[in-house]
Amino acid sequence: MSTGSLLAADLVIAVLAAASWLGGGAASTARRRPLALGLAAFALVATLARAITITALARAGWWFAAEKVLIAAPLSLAAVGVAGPRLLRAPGDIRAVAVPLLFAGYATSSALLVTILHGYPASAGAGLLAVAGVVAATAVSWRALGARPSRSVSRVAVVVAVATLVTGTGLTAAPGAAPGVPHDHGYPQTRIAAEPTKRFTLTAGSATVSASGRDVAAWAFNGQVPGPELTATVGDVLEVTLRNRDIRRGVTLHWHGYDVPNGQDGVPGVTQAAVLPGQEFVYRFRADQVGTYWYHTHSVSDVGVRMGLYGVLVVRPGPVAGLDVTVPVHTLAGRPLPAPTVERVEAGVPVRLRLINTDSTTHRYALAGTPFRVAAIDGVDLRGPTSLVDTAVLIPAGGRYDLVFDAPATPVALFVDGRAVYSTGPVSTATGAWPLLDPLTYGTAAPVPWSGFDRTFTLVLDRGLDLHNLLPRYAHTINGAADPDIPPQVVRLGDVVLFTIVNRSPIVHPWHLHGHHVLVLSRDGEPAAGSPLWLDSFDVRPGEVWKVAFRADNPGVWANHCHNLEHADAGMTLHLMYS
Ligand SMILES: [Cu+2]
Repeated sequence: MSTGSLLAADLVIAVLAAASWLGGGAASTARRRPLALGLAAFALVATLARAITITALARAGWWFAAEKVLIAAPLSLAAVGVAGPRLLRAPGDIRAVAVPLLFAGYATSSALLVTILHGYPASAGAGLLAVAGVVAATAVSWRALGARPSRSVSRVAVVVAVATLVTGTGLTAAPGAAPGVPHDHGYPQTRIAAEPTKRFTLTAGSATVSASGRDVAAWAFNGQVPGPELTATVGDVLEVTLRNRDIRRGVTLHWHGYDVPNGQDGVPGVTQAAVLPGQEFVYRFRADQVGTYWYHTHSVSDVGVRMGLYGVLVVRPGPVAGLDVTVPVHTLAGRPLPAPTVERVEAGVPVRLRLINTDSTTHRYALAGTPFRVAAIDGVDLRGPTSLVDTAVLIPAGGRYDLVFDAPATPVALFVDGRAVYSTGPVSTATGAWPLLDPLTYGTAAPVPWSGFDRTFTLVLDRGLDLHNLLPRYAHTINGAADPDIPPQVVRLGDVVLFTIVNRSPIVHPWHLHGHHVLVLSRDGEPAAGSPLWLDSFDVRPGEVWKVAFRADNPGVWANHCHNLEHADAGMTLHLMYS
């Protein structure tokens, strides 16, 4: 069982336990004896079952098992300790167990709430708040039911409060407000002596485009979604003029995966101001990285990219032999955009499919009808990729995979999440049960180029309550804080930097550092054993622990964020800056 499924199971059991205690309490106040006893017995079993899931999580390397032991376990034990003996005695008047059952319900619910709302790092304050909530709710129930406080219940409440206080103070205190990232850096525009050899103009504007046969409202570059495909040959200088016709919330161009000089990175408020209607901005950088990339707006990025402000950037080493197609996958207004035009090629012709996931969630790709190799991931060639057949690949939000094969005489088809997006003829293969490629074990290994690290950072990805301008919000957090209150990561030019990225939440977070590719060292303690993986986008699934490293060789202030752009806009963004 994966850590993600264990977490889901633990959560479901916790919810069932809390609901059954509360339901049992309610049933006993209504003197529904069989129902109350049944629910309470179920709640007892569910509460005890969490010992199994929590132990399994601890054994699976779940970083946060301690917090469950310190907060959920005492409250659950209190629930069992108070309600259990009374149930076993099964009094003549079932109403007599109402308060103990409700107490158990409040205790398990508040442990659940701390886990869901407060997140990491757990604090003494949260523990105390949970206990106070339980005590207050129990007191109110006593009054409402006209019962007198029982001595043993009061004693257990006091013991739990003291225990939580003692254990709580041993926990990490929540970090104080961090200094905001200094904005408006005014990094100078990069001067490139050579004349630009490739010029493009992209004009952003609202438009109506066709998605799966229906006209939908979009934001488009030059009236099309995706925007024009920008292509260059390595060594070219790219000069791209961005104009904004009528996008009121502003536009920029971020070159996803392209490690451009900081001033060209297109992050509003950090490397430039957003380009407002009637304004323009000229981006200029040398195309010195070969491979498959994409560009997109970084101004209100969640809405902007979803609405269509993105396109493909491909830098080739030279003239193309054979067929070389880009396959950007995007969902516009809930509908998949049409596949690229199909070209038939002679058998034996080399084909390269450049798969690009421009959505905010992972897609599953299956190429049927031919063996293939994964030649590159995130624009970087893999070392010794072997031939794959009947194998699917998962591409994270923002990620790119280049698949290569020699065209067979029979048709081939590419399926994305089961839907054929590209085919050269009818292919009737069922791809749903294919195994998934694990890029960490694919290709030929090479030694890690560094033996030590000058800077190490831990990023715990989570969700929790956060105060933003005094308004509470349920933010996506990093180390318990949300943008703009997350302290920046400070490095010096030349440092070798290690990131440990841990996902405490129950959802996937596709991680994306601007301006650098990171080398994957390990996942869940298992060292990467395949080709060196230099990634700019990778999925950190629930419970996973990734170690990645890079050399700080591109000075500036760089966004470091989740590429589920909704999460990024809801707090999951911090910055890497050079001292
Ligand atoms: Cu995320």
